[in-house]
This record gives sequence, structure tokens and C-alpha cells, in this order.
Amino acid sequence: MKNFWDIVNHVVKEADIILLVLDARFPQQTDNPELLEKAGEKDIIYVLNKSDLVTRETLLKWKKKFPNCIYISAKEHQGTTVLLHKILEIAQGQKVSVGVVGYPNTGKSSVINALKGRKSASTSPHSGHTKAKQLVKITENVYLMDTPGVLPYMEKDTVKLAMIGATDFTKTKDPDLAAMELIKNKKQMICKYYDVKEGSPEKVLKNIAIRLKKLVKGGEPNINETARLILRDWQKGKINQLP
Ligand SMILES: Nc1nc2c(ncn2[C@@H]2O[C@H](COP(=O)(O)OP(=O)(O)OP(=O)(O)O)[C@@H](O)[C@H]2O)c(=O)[nH]1
Ligand SMILES: [Mg+2]
Repeated sequence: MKNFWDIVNHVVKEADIILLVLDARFPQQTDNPELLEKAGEKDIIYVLNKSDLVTRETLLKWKKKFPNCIYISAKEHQGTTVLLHKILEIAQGQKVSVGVVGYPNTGKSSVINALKGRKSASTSPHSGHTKAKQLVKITENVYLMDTPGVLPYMEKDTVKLAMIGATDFTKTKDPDLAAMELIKNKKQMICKYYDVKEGSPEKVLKNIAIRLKKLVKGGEPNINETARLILRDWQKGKINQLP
């Protein structure tokens, strides 16, 4: 099997326009300067996907940091027309190929399906799902290229990777550390979702284990199992800012 970066490098070289798909819950952490550098002078469109999982205020805040970004929800089919218009505007009637790139699990394949209007690219809640380039025709002139998710070469922060869903919750090595980092960042949301009192990340994790009755022999909280569960719920978008 080809190395994911080889595929992405090839697509970035071939594409006229680059769609960099970020997770609207973590735009900064899923930004990828290495990809931007490779794209050189090409037109880049920042897409903040999964916008259904954050509030409007949060989106407006990010709009200031990523001035030309478009936020969309591939799941709810929101923002897709704006995105298509932006592509067509850049294309100016010419045939264009658009490389869809970004961190694993940000929803690249889902964005392609939403633009297409039906399922053409395979998607999954497990990161690392797309393994090869795939070409999808959107209009007579617009072709999208799906790619596998890639991380910047220097990215070694395994806790962050689990928190943002780039590493699958089933494969995370230190689920407890990742879950505690997530709790630290999104405490209110998580405590509300599992209906536990706010406290230190460690305490919250324990309380969630007790609430979910995830216990080991002797009645102690099963921290690892609970941590994976929280990461799973988070990565699947079950825990979110919405009422
Ligand atoms: N809530 C929500 N979930 C989404 C959205 N877009 C994608 N997802 C979910 O995010 C997960 C990953 O989606 P994919 O489209 O497979 O992501 P990808 O970036 O192609 O992932 P890889 O190919 O593994 O890099 C799936 O469970 C999708 O259902 C969205 O707009 N909102
Ligand atoms: Mg994919």
C-alpha cells in the first residue's frame, strides 16, 4: 500500500484548488501548515466542517481567525451551496480539480458526498478510513479528489491526536490521558452530557465511570474503559455544545 503522504503530495501537486478540511470543534489543532506550504500559490479554501456540533458564536469567532473560511455541516447538508459557489467562482468556467485534504476524521469524504448530493466516497467514524485517492465528478467542470487523512510530519502529540479524533478511540495508547485532556478543554459540556459534578479532570473521569457503572472487580472505577467511551462519544459528535 502506498504511503498516505505520497498520495496527498500527488493530489496537492495535481489539484488546481485545495480544500483544507478542519474540524470546527478544533480548527487550530487540525490546521496543517505543512500542507499549505506544499500548496504554494494555489487557491486554498478552508472548510470548517462539523459546524452542527458548535454554536454560532464559536463559528463567528473562528471566522475572524480564518478570514476566508467556509463553515459547513456535511451531516446536515448546510453550507454546501456556498462552498460550491466559491469553487465555481475560482474556477471561472474552467475545468478544475479540487484536492480535499486534512487531518484524519475531519470529514473530508463526508464533505465530498455532501457536495455531490449523494454518497460517493466511503466514510466512517474510525479515523484512517480513506486509504487511496478517489475522483468524484461534481459538475461538468468540477472534480473533487478525496485523500487519506494525514498529520504534519512533526506531529507527535498522541494525547492531542486522540482528543481531536485523528487517532481512533479503539487504538489510542493512553486513553486516560487523552480523556483527561479532553475533559480539561471541554469540561462543562462533558459534565453536562454524563450528568456529573464539575471537578478536576481525574475526579470527573472517576465520577463518569461510577455514573456509567464501569467498574473493575472490587468496585473500583474502570478508568481505561471509561476513557475510551468518552473519546468514542466525543469523536462521534454525541457530546456537543447544542442544547
Ligand atoms: N456531526 C457531524 N459529523 C460529521 C460531519 N462530517 C463528518 N462527520 C462524521 O465524522 C466521521 C468521519 O467522517 P469521514 O467523512 O469519514 O472523515 P474523513 O476525513 O474522510 O476521514 P479519514 O478518511 O479517516 O481521514 C464520520 O463518523 C462522519 O459521520 C458533520 O458535518 N457533522
Ligand atoms: Mg475519508
